[in-house]
Amino acid sequence: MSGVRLAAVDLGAGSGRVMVGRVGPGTLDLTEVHRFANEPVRVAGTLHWDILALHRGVLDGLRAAGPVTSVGIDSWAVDYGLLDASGALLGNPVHYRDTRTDGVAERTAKHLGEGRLYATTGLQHLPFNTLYQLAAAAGTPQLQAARRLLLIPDLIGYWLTGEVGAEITNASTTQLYDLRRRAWATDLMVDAGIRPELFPPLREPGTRIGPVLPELGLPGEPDVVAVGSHDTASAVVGVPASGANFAYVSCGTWSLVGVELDTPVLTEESRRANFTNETGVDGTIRYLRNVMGLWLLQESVRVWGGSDLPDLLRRAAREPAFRSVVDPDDPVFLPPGDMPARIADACRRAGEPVPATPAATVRCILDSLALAHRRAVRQAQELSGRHVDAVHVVGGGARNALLCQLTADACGLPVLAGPVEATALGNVLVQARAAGVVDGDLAALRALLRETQRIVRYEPRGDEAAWAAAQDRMGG
Ligand code: LFR
Repeated sequence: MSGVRLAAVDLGAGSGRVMVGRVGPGTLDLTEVHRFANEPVRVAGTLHWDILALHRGVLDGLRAAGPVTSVGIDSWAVDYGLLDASGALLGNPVHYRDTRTDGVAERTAKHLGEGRLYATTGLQHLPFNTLYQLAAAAGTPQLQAARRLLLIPDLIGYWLTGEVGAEITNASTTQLYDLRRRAWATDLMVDAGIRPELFPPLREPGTRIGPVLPELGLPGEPDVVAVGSHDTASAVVGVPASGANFAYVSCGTWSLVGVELDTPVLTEESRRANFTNETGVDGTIRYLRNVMGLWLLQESVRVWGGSDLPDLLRRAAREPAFRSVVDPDDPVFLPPGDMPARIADACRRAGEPVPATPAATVRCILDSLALAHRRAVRQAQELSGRHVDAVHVVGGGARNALLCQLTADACGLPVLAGPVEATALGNVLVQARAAGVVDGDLAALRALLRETQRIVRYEPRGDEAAWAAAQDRMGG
């Protein structure tokens, strides 16, 4: 059979994409039909997402896609739009990298109890979790007027169909979701002063949200289907692993590094190591850590005026290894800004040589990211008891041969790189299963990925003692 055509809307921190997937038994291919910039806007001191520009990009993309059976939407996590009683959007969603949560997260976590928060939600402490964003917005007229809170993919889904809901994989990133009861953590909301009525009913990936509204004039008025609407949930579906003994690095703006489990790890050691238990597709647990990721490189390239990245990477490959390392997870790197200057400062503070050229800065970033990948892969194994034989690197970072090789060397494990479009593939695979054209569990979906997608293998050839010493310099 030729397969069905499905549209994946994948909104990333730097750009949005609409892809058309063709899926059937033995068939899985993807074509990008529209790509548009995602340019956050600072207004009156607050960093916002330009959500209407994103929505226009989605509509243009769905028009360009032509007739499809269904549409699935994924994006980054935690951020939301607020609707008033008439369903109108109250202001532009605020960007998770905005500084409004500075100091709020610590205070709120202390007030609610860090142990209780972890036991209920299983989430790592990230200053921008939805809980802390809502705590930062407490008392604002906007929040007082709000009747509904919709996470970004659910907001786009609402504008396409008129239906409200909260898809579970993304709901699990709010720190307001009870991961064992698989329900909103209403007690926690009440104790945090957040109205539980704001949160719409939960929905599972694979369920139908509704048909696209006729007035949008999209070809064939397809259904919108809930997918793993947290991009990382879809990316993990798109990891072409066989068996269970693998780690993944979903490598883009962030590196999400971890393992896939059946049950959460809620120990005190896990909480202290800041590992998260996010809900995955088919009831799995994404046990992982956020590593600052290629954001460091993207922001540096922006500051350098959009230098030629392939050339920079070639020069970085010729730089000496580990001359300078920084801890990429240092919160100073979270907000947008002059990353090369912040990296130089971090080196100065730690007594590391200050990178003197862009190539040396890039090498410092990639060595440091590989070390952070190593740290997270090792911790994930120790804390979960899951043994890992290989590391799958998926997402845009799978294209970065130097980073993939350094990650293999640092982890002392083979890296299997690709697919680059794991998120969009995970998105269309869940839709294809809902449409009944592919069958089976995640293992079956991943077998189709292995059959159809290009995967590049990097063997570890590192010097373990050198990596261990570099890791000590990074701060363990
Ligand atoms: C990756 C991601 C991460 C989440 C961060 C902020 O795109 O979704 O999983 O922690 O963005 O939402």
